[in-house]
Amino acid sequence: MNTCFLGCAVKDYGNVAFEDLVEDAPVGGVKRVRSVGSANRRLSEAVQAVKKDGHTSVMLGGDHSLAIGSVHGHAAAVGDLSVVWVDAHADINTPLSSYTGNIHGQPVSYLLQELQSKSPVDPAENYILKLLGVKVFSMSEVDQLGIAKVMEETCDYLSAKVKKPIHLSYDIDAIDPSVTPATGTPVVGGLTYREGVYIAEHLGQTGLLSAVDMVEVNPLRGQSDEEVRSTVSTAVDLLLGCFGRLREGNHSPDYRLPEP
Ligand code: 4U7
Ligand code: MN
Ligand code: MN
Ligand code: MN
Repeated sequence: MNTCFLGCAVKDYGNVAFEDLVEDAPVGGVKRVRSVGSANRRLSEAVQAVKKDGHTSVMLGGDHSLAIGSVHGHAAAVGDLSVVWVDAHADINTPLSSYTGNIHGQPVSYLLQELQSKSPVDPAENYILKLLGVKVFSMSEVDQLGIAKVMEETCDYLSAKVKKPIHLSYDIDAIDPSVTPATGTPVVGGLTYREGVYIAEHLGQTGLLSAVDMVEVNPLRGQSDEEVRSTVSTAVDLLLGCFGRLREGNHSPDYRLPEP
């Protein structure tokens, strides 16, 4: 166990060893079903072990299909959860509505009980979100309301009934690709660095953050060392924001100027 400069105790549970399945033909257009299924089973067990030890889980991906096992393991260990999904995409395609067959575009659909019997629903993710009444803030709402209001409304919504542990699933592609270009599916017009950090800080300050996924950071997609550095250091800053780093500095209230 190490202690970081914020005073958090940090334990590295190591890499999850994934099976490399050579025989993994697409199932109805969905790619790598067996490999992703097996990886998520192992990841779920790993997250359950972290939660049973009483820690906040931090999962570094990997693509966003890993949220299936991360949220599953978190819920298996602690019960009812609030999930906050920060992303340029909705990731709520079902196996039948997906036109790419990529599971990282589908994890939310596997996590929702309502979709287990309604597959297929509709090709449009927007339709599914409306059908289920998922609380969504689009980028135009971020522009209209400002990120502070969006986060205030998010937290009011989450704590309207009972305060549940929060699972934050943070896709680095939610941040504008001018800041975090080293990712698989960049979308222009994303969050600024400051908006992204504000989301992390605000959720961290609720005291309810119980698991964080930081996913879709892919150094192989960077066009230069600078693109990789900017993406990775932003991911680190988002995680530090979750765990109490203040941009104004974490100063001790006991600080006194040195006497001359
Ligand atoms: B990510 C997409 F079609 N919706 O389903 C899909 F546009 O985890 C993209 O958010 C998914 O990065 C992006 O393949 C998945 C596509
Ligand atoms: Mn995603
Ligand atoms: Mn995305
Ligand atoms: Mn992506």
